[in-house]
Amino acid sequence: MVVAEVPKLASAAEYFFKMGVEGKRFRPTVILLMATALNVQISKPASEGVVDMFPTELRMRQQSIAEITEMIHVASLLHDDVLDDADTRRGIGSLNFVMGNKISVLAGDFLLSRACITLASLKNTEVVSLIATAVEHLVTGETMQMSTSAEQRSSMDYYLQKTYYKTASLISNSCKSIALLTGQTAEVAMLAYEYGKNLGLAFQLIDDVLDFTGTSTSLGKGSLSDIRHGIVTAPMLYAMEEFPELRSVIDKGLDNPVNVDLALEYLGKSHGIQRTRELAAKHASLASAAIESLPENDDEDVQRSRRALIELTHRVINRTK
Ligand code: GRG
Repeated sequence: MVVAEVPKLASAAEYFFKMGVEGKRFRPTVILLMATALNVQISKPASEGVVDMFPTELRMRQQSIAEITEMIHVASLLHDDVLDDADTRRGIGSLNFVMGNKISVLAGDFLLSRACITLASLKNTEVVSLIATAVEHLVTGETMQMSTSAEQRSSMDYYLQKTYYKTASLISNSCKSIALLTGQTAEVAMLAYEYGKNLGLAFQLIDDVLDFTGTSTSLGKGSLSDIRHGIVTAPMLYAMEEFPELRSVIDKGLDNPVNVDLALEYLGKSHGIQRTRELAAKHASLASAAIESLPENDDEDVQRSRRALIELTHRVINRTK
């Protein structure tokens, strides 16, 4: 799916699908586990059209959602690195750094269009609409991040909305799409959505913690990169609640390392990191609860996948990279 006709575009589009730099593949892992977790029992009569097909055909359609989602994710990373003028990604030179901005933008567009072609082939307009909404949210979240007013920058609500758009929407809408493709009810589709949303929020909250606490090697990018780019995340927002004077430090400008150091000093004195971890844990447990609310199913594969999805919520909050 990522192979292009023109050699230059082909090597650019394939860049982050090569062995060793494929990333965690967190989204496709969740999506395929969700697919199995929602499989209806074969003994039950199939409902209208949707699941009335061979299991292998259904699995291929579910796999398509996993592939589409990863391609959209990688496209957004390519564009993000151009916008941020990044020089590394996944521990190697970012594509913009190695091949230039123009080809990076085009490679992102190419991946996005290939994802659209596959999406259209599934012939499910509701799923098309969900995935298109997720792409719109990626763009909206990115724009919110780059055009934040001083007021918005200190707002937890603004931060959480942006976080949903940038990180949680793609995974939640993909999980919902899987439920619909599997022929599940609207209620089950909503639980799949809730799982993805809360897992995505927990994931990003921990990412924001790791930006402060992790080492640059384990993150694959420079530590403290958010704060140095003027991006205020949950740990600092909580620190601001404890020390209102921190706001004026941030408002003075994080382009000045003196202000960054001062802000970090406040963060160190505060419970910002701890409270962010607690919020992540709350979302992780909401994600688990969504899985536990799914209709009972005694199929062994279904149960194993549900246990894995719950296990993932623990891993997300305990990860160190
Ligand atoms: C072209 C679809 C498209 C969008 C353009 C630039 C942009 C609009 C959106 C950027 C969205 C973005 C980069 C969100 C951050 C999401 C995020 C948490 C990335 C890190 O994900 P990991 O940790 O990365 O899963 P790996 O490398 O493991 O895949």
